[in-house]
Amino acid sequence: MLDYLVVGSGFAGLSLAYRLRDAGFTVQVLEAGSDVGGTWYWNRYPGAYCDIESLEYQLGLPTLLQQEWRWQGKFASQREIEAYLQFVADRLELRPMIQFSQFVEKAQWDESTRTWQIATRQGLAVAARHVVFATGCLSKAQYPRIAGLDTFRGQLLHTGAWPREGVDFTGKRVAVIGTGSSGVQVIPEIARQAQRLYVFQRTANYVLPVRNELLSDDELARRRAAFVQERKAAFRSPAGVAADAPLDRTDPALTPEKLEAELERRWNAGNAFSFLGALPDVFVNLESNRIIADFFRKKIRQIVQNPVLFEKIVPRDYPIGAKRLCLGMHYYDALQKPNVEVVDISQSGIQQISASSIQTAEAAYEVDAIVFATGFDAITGALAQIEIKANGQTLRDAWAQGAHAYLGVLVSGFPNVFLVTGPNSPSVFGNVVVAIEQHVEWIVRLACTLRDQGKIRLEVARDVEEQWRTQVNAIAKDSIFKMTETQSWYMGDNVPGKPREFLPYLGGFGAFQEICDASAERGYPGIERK
Ligand code: NA7
Repeated sequence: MLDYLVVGSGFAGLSLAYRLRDAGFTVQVLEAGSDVGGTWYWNRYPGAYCDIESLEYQLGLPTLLQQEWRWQGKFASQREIEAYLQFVADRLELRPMIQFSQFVEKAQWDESTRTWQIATRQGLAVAARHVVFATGCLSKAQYPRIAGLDTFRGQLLHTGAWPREGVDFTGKRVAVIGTGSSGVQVIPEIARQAQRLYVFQRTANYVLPVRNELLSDDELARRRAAFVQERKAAFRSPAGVAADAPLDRTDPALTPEKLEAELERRWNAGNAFSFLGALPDVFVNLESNRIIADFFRKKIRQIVQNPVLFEKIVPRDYPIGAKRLCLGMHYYDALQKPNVEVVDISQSGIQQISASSIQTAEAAYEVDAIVFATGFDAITGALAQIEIKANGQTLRDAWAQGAHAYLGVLVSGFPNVFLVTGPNSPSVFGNVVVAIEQHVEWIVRLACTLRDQGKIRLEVARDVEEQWRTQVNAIAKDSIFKMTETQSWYMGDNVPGKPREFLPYLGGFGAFQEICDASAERGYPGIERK
C-alpha cells in the first residue's frame, strides 16, 4: 500500500515528495502538466515574474539547494523559477516518483479498507493510505462570463494558461482584460510588440514600480551564508519575508516630514512589504492606510504626466493592500506609449464580444487577440474541480457555504486528506513558499507521529476545525478587507456564486507558526487517530 499520494509538483508537491520520502514513506506524485513547476509551469506569459525577491522565494530544505542554485536577479522570471523547480526535481532525484500529464479527477475514500482510490482523466488508478493535495492557490484560471465570448474569431488567451510555444503579437491589435498582478506584468511586454493595445481596466490598481537588479557574486555569497538564519526569521515574521520594521507612530520624533522621507526610501527600495508595512496598522486603520495611499497617488502623479490618463489610472476607490499590491516593471511607462489606450470599464463593464471586437457602452474596439488577465478561482478552485468524496460527501458540498480547513490543512469529514496552503492559512498573504514550508513541516511531523503510534487513520474534529475558522474570521472582521467590502479574490468575489469570505489567515506567519508548533508539541489535540 502506497503511504502518500501527492497531487501536484510545484513548490509544495516537490517539497512534500522529498520530505516524506526522507522520512521513510512511500510516495507517488501525480502532475497534470508535462513537467514540474505547478503555477510556474502554467503562468508562462511574457513578463511573468515573482513579486517576492528570488532569494526568499526558494525552498529552505535541503540546504544544498540554495547553496547550489544561482539566482540571476533580485526578482526571478517565470522561466528562471521553472528552471529552478526542474533543478530541484533533478538534484533531489524526485522525477522517478512523478507521473506527468495525469490530471486527477476523482479521489474516493473507502472506509472499510481505509484507503483513498484516486483516478485520473487519463485512466490511471492509484490506491493510497493518504492523499495530499498540493494543487496551488492560484492555479485554476478564471475566465469572465461575457456575452458573445464564444463568437470571437481571433485568438483567446489567459495569462494563467499560456501556450508553451509563445505568442507573437507583432502587427496585431490586442486587448488585455484585467490590471492585477498578471495584467501589469504582461501589458508592457505586449505593448512592445503589438500595433495597438487596449487595456480594459475595471479597477485602477496600486502598482509599485520596481527595478530588477542583477545579483552580484558577493551579494549572493553573503545571502547564502545567511540563508538558514534568514529563513528562520521568515518563519517568525508577519509575512514570510524580510522587510523593514514598521515605524513607531507614537514616537514624537516621527514628524510628517520624517514619515514622508521614510515612505520615499521604502518606495525607492521597491519592497512591497516594507512599503505597505511602513505603518503597523495599515490593514486595520483606514487613516493610516490613507496616508500610505495618498503618498502612492502622489508618486503616480509624478510618473504619469498626462492628467487625463492619470485620472483614469489612479486608484481611489479602495484602501491600498485590500487587493494585493502589484509590482510593476515599466507598467506606467507602457500606459503612456502612443500605441496603448486604457479603456475605463469601471462604470458599465464590457457589454459584449463579437467575432472581431469588444464592445463597451461607449465604443467598439476591433481586436485580433484577447488576453484575459482575469486571475484565478483562488485557494479553492483547483480543489473544487476534483471530486473528492468521503462517506457520501464531496469536498465541494462541504464547502458550499464557505471553505474551511483546520490550519489550512485538515478538513473534518475527510480522513487522511491533507491540503497545502488551503483556506484559513496564511498562504497567499505573504511569501507562499514559506507558507508551504510551514505546512509541509507540520504535515510530515504529524505523519511521523501517526506512524510511531501505529495508527492509520486521522481526522480533525469538527468543533476544532470550526473554532479555528471562527478565529480566522474574527481577525479578518477588523481588517480593511471586511471594513470596506473591497472586491477581491481574497474574498472570492471574482468567481460568480462563490461564498464571500476572507479565506487567508491574517494573524501573520509568525503567529501561525507558533500555533502549528503548539499543536505538535501538545500531541495534536483535536486530531482523532485510530
Ligand atoms: P487578479 O489579481 O485577480 O486580477 C484580475 C484582474 O482582472 C483585475 O484587474 C480584475 O478587475 C480584472 N477582471 C476580472 N474579471 C473581469 C471582468 N469580467 N471584466 C473586466 N475585468 C475583470 O489576478 P492576477 O492574475 O492578476 O493576479 C493573481 C495573483 O497572482 C496576484 O495577486 C499575485 O499574488 C499573483 P477587478 O479588480 O476585479 O475590478
